[in-house]
Amino acid sequence: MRKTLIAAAAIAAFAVAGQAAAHARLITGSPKNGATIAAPKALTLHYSEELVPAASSVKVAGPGGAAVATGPMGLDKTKRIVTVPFTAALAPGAYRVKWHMKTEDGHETDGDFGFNVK
Ligand SMILES: [Cu+2]
Repeated sequence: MRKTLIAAAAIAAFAVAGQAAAHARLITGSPKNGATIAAPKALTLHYSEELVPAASSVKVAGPGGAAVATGPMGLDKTKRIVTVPFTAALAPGAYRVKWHMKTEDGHETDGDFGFNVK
C-alpha cells in the first residue's frame, strides 16, 4: 500500500514537471526588467518554447498607466523570439509590459516586467 502511494506521488510529480517544461518562460528580454534606458524602438522577448502569436499578446502601459501603441507582433524563425515595435517615440517615464503567451502545446502563461525611459 505504502509503495503504491509513493509510486503514484512520483508519477504525479513527474507529470507536473513535464507540463511546466513546455510552458513559455521568458528567458531574456530587451529592455531588461528594471532597466533605465534611452527610448527603445521595440521590445524583444525571448521565450523557452515555440509560440502561437495569433493567441498571444503583449500590452504596454506608460507613465500614468496609459496604454502605449504598438505595431503587430513579429516572430522569428525559431518561433521563440517575439518583437513588438512601438509606433511612436516613448516619452520619459516608467513603463510596464504585460505579456500573455500561448505555446504550440496549447498551454498559456502570463508575466510582466518594467523598465524606465530616461
Ligand atoms: Cu505547456
